[in-house]
Amino acid sequence: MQTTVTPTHCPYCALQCGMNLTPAPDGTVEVSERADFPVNRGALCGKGRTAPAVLATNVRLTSPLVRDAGGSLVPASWDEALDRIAAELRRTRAEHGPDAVGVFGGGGLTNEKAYTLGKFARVVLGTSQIDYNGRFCMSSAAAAGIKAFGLDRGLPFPLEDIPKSGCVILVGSNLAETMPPSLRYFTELKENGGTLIVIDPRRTKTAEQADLHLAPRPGTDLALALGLLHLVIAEGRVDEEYIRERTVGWEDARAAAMAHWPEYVERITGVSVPQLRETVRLFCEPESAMVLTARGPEQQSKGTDTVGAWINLCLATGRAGRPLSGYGCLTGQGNGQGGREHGQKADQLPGYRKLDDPAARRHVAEVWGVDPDSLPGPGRSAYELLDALGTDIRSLLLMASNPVVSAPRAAHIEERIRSLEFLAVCDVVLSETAALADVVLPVTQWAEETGTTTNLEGRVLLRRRAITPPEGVRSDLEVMHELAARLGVEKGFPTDPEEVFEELRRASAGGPADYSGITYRRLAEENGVFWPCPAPAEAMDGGEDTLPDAPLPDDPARETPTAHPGTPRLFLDRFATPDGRARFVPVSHRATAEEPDDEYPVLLTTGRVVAQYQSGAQTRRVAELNAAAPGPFVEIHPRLAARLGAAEGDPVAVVSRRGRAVAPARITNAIRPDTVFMPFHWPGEGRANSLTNPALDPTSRMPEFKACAVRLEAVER
Ligand SMILES: Nc1nc2c(c(=O)[nH]1)N[C@H]1C(S)=C(S)[C@@H](COP(=O)(O)OP(=O)(O)OC[C@H]3O[C@@H](n4cnc5c(=O)[nH]c(N)nc54)[C@H](O)[C@@H]3O)O[C@H]1N2
Ligand SMILES: Nc1nc2c(c(=O)[nH]1)N[C@H]1C(S)=C(S)[C@@H](COP(=O)(O)OP(=O)(O)OC[C@H]3O[C@@H](n4cnc5c(=O)[nH]c(N)nc54)[C@H](O)[C@@H]3O)O[C@H]1N2
Ligand code: SF4
Ligand SMILES: [Mo]
Repeated sequence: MQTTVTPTHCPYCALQCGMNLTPAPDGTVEVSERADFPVNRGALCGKGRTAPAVLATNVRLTSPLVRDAGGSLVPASWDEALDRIAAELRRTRAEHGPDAVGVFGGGGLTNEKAYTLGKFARVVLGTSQIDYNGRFCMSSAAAAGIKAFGLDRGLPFPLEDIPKSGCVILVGSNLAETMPPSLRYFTELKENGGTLIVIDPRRTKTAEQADLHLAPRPGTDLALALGLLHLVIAEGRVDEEYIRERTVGWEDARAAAMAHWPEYVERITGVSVPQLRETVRLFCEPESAMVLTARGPEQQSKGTDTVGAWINLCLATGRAGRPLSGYGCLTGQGNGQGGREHGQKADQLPGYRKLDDPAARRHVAEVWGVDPDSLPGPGRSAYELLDALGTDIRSLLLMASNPVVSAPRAAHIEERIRSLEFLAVCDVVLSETAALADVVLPVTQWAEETGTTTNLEGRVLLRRRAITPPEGVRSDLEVMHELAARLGVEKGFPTDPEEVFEELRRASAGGPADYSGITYRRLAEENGVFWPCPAPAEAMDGGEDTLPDAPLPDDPARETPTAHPGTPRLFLDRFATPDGRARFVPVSHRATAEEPDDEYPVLLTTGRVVAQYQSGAQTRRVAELNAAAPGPFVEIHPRLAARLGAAEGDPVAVVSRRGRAVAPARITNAIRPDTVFMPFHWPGEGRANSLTNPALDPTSRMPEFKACAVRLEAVER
């Protein structure tokens, strides 16, 4: 066993906090402070601190499992398990065509794995049917960013810019719980005299820190942003010069905003006109200001337009592509950013290229050594893919997601998964979805393997292997290598992450997310590099063998054009559109897909608690986290609870058109009286996603996790 201290990064969220790992003699792994990483400067939340608990062999899978004739999952050899998967995928393709095989990935996968999974689907399986859980995460913000700026990178600036700005509006982010070490940037903002505005239907831990908290009705952020823009115009706060020089499309956006009178917006959102005016004043008066969105406004059936409206507000006031100003999205998963750049998305090729762009197909096909015409076209989005299981899609390979808990309308999706002819799952634990599989492959995780992730700032990071994996597990890269070989593709699926990264560099070269100037050596030396980071043209020409390592930071050669420094701040000179100008998008308010009515009079919104992560597959296996957050609950305003006759802790049934969930009442006046909130981390009776509405945003295909109509029923104890 290795015994040195290894600097690496947390397995969980998009902050990708730095930490040091040291294997202890008793086989456990110690986490200690890694102060040299600027994002968290040593601070960790409870999930990061306890992450090694999930490395222990007693909570994880250490042998492949295969479903036997009696229907039980039983241990099997790797060869038996891999042969079975290869045979079933081959059979499905022969009987029903390549698109009958589906692939579902995850934003927790490293860049190397996400890249290889996309290549595996297109080159080995020849299927168009691949998508991933990031579709449920930040796809609306990504779509809006591409429309307006020509590029999607979560934050266009480093977190360190936040405390120096004049005002930050946080729209639907509870980062005090979802990225606790990042709260420091916002308390420093206030200490420096800046203002923090939080927009959330609940008075969260984050909202408690705000100078101004607006609590709109869920699903009305689009109207809210339009109302603010209306006031900006009415009060003469528009930056005409900036609009002239750096944008196009203002007139239509202006006309749309003018139709959203403050009084009308107050009626829709429940946010008062004086509060709207105060927001505009605080946002417009300082030199610089930012708008940051997270899942609150994005996970809506109009999430793309909603983010577009917030971007319009930034553009109209000259607050994008200027120092300490801009619009950003707080990406969620560990590699939520990189995972959406390198090809596991239905419509995408590596480097954030478009699958339907002939030049992109030619470039990537050449790197892959295949005919561009052999690459399939775009496939279905995540929910649509899951919804087609058992019908159009007969067999599924799933890596790093647990949709039985996390997909909208989960009972239906669970039933679709059960109706598959064949399901293979790669995971570190026996998740609720893995438990339904025909073959489960146990894989290595963060501390046991090397790989890169890209954090919410667009900073590419090196996660290093710190310990030896237990007997019996293999890496996702080895799985894809072995399956490719069994399906007749002997070459092109290396198991060494650095070798994959070298290929990813070439595949991404010249694309919007250009990693070609980044090497493992640079990542180690520089503590991360922001993309785009192109390699000088001559360096790429000779192919991977001649790529020089970039010079070290203190090397004078760094000043020469051979090493690109990376791009911490985007858009300062121009936006990534053909003419360099940002685009206003004309948007208008529209209702939530399912508005409350007599039968379902209450709005349900969903989200997270600090001590559990996502579907809980990992964190529900950590005793300390379970003690802090043992199970689901329903947050209810006292008035609503009184009408129901429910006291604190009483079980309450929440019923929607899709299903029913039961969880104890948590009575609090920190939530609007017309809204209830449930966290989505648990399976079974308290599964929030039994209720949620899979109404999709027409552009991003994001489901409406943040608003559906429900009724409450008292339950006998
Ligand atoms: N502890 C923990 N941390 C995590 C995760 C986790 O599961 N657990 N997951 C990671 C991932 S993948 C993600 S995507 C991020 C998510 O991070 P966040 O976006 O911060 O998390 P959520 O709790 O989903 O939603 C944020 C807030 O949106 C509010 N909200 C609900 N509906 C609306 C609405 O209509 N409008 C507005 N303005 N707000 C609304 C909710 O009340 C909630 O407080 O967290 C990451 N970090
Ligand atoms: N109601 C409601 N539902 C939601 C949301 C919401 O706000 N409300 N948020 C949505 C969002 S933003 C997200 S991101 C999704 C997330 O939901 P999921 O996609 O279910 O995400 P996780 O629970 O993180 O699942 C990751 C799985 O991969 C495994 N894993 C970890 N590392 C690796 C690895 O390296 N390789 C492999 N093969 N497996 C690995 C973990 O053990 C776990 O089982 O949930 C969405 N669902
Ligand atoms: S904030 Fe995110 S990255 Fe940091 S320790 Fe917690 S879960 Fe890990
Ligand atoms: Mo997410």
